[in-house]
Amino acid sequence: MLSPEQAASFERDGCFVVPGFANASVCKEMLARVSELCARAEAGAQVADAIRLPEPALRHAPGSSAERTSKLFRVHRHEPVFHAFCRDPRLLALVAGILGPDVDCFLSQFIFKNPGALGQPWHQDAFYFPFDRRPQVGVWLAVTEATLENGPLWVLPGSHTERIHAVVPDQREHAQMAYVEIVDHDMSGARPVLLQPGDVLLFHGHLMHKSTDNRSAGMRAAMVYHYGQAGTVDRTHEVRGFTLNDWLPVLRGGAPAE
Ligand SMILES: O=C(O)CCC(=O)C(=O)O
Repeated sequence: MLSPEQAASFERDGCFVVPGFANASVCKEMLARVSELCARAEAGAQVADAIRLPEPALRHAPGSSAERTSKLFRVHRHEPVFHAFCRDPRLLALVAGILGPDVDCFLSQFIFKNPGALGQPWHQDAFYFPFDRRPQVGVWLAVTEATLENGPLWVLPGSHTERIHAVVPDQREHAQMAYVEIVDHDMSGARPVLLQPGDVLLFHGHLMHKSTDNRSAGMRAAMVYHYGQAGTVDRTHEVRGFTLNDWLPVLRGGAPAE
């Protein structure tokens, strides 16, 4: 369940932050594990059904595989630390306060933003979700600090009440292929979401948000999950020809799903 303040913030702004949600040890373990998986994936090994996306600007950078990676998708089913987090009863109580008692986690991505990596332009996550019902809820866990310099998320409070807006492709050199941008809306009320490691942001799938480039010397990292109601019809494969979604039951009747 949500506290009255969280419920009011979600209703008014389309998001809220829970400070200090995860322990530093969990963030550390996630980063270590994902770095290992990236190295294996880059070397051509199959890592369950995880999918690694290189960072276009850093594809040939020296250093570890993690330093050349943009995202690692689909880790919530098979990878213990990521699986446990997406089923954390404290997290699911919050998600159920928005979606009700029957919930699936359908998408997970670890997002590296290494020095020099670009941010993601203004978008609504629901643009990427051709589903038969709304809303979906995003959970953005700060694995490292998110500061103005290292490319935090920016949100436009209240924009979750907007329809899904038209988008244009992100034309910047080194932009990720799937990046698109909303250009028909006034973003002047935007605010940065500056977080400490372990803080989480919960946000509505229609909320307009972006992230900025990493202009610092250090890595910014986040773990992102998306949740939807059980029984949602997902047409992603039909519409886009591929999908990264993997619908994992996490709550049934308000209790942990088997
Ligand atoms: O973490 C980021 O840089 C962007 C994340 C984002 O916009 C998203 O997950 O929808």
